[in-house]
Amino acid sequence: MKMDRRRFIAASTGIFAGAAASSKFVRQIFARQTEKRPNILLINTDDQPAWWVGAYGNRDIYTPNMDRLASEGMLFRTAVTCPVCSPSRAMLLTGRYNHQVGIDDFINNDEDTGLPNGSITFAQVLHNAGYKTGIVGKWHLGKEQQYWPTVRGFDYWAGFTNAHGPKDPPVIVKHGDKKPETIEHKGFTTNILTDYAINFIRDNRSESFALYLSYPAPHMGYLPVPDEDMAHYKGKKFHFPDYKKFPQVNITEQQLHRKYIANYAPVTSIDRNMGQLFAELKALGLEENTVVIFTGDNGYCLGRHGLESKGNARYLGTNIPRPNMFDDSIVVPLIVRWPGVVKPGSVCNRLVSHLDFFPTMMELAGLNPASIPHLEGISMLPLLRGKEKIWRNELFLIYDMKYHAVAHMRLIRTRRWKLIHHYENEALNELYDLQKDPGELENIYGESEVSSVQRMLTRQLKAWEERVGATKEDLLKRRRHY
Ligand SMILES: [Ca+2]
Repeated sequence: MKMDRRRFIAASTGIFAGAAASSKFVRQIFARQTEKRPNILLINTDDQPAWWVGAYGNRDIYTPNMDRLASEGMLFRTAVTCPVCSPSRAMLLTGRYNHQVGIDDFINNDEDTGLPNGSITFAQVLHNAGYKTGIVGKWHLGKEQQYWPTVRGFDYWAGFTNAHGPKDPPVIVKHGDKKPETIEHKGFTTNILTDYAINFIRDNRSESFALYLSYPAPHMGYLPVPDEDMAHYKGKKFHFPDYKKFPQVNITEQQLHRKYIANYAPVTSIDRNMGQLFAELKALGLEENTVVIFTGDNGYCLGRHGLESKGNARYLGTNIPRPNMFDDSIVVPLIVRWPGVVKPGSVCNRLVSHLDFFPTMMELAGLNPASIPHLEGISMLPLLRGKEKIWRNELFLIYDMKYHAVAHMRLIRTRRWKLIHHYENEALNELYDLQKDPGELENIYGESEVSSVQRMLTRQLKAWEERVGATKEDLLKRRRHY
């Protein structure tokens, strides 16, 4: 270690030997060593597919700040995650497949379960490395105190065990080991959470911080929103997908129009709040040294495939379930801004996953992801620097659905192909050629002209299932109904 002059003088005169002086000194040195480590602001929205962002080509939604972020950073076209809340969040937090940490489906309010004790999270690792770690908003990885984020690596939490509606939220506030408080608020939840996020950033401006801001919107329609956000949709006409060709659908155009407003307006509300956050970073002089990562926890169909909702979708206006892993459900927005490193306005077509966030954040903090055993993701830093030479050719997902319907889906997705095994009923297996059929409207599973591709993908998927304990036999061993 290079010894600076003050330390040299202190050490040589014996002052440094005093315990009090020593700890103060270590703090000073540590602060100097860490001052260049970037802050991390990770924004995760709830049920916002990639296609609900202007920068991804949506002409109807109003998202100027998300779009600006893309023009200043890198937009990932294919960022993939498990298509429901808790499993996706488990992947994000632990860098492991959701079933590897025991999270199969979303955690219902009547369940006493959560992210198991001993699960290593990115927050834990960043905290141990000296970062101030905070989470504001939705957790959804266990409501009992033994599962709370403050025992999973976060120094600070202001939010909800699961979620809260659009207004008047009671917010749990917890600092480390201190007793939690529940603070009642009047006003819009999205605005209030932004205030907590800004306060966390202000309080930790002189430290290296990692803030996970987890908005519970636009989750399945999240009205009301402030008038200023609603104003963008007055008299608006939307480009609807061709939902009418699905005979199961039972909805009028007017009803679908209302659903679009109920989902787009809360996205616009988040967007306006993101603008406030970015302005705050700038005002505090933190813009240059803060990596902003914006993503969503799962996608949403809203008319595509005739469906409403995500991996556990139903046909519009009905209770007919359609468990699925369509891109609309698994592909989420991912935009990363890192001034001076990421080329402004760049686009990445590589396949990335929420598994990759943990190792990416470690590398951002100057840590080695290989020091954490069993991480399944890869650091995205080479992509962000525009210097990747080799990258993965395929991604895998698992979703054992128990609510609304029973399904056991296993997915392999390459840039061109997608194969899904349904262990609940193999007659439902799916194969799509995403190059010819990006909308995934034609299931070509079992067709002779794709038999060799199907065989190859099946082999890869089976090998993965065996490696991670996701085979049908593994399911039976875990006594899962199927
Ligand atoms: Ca969600």
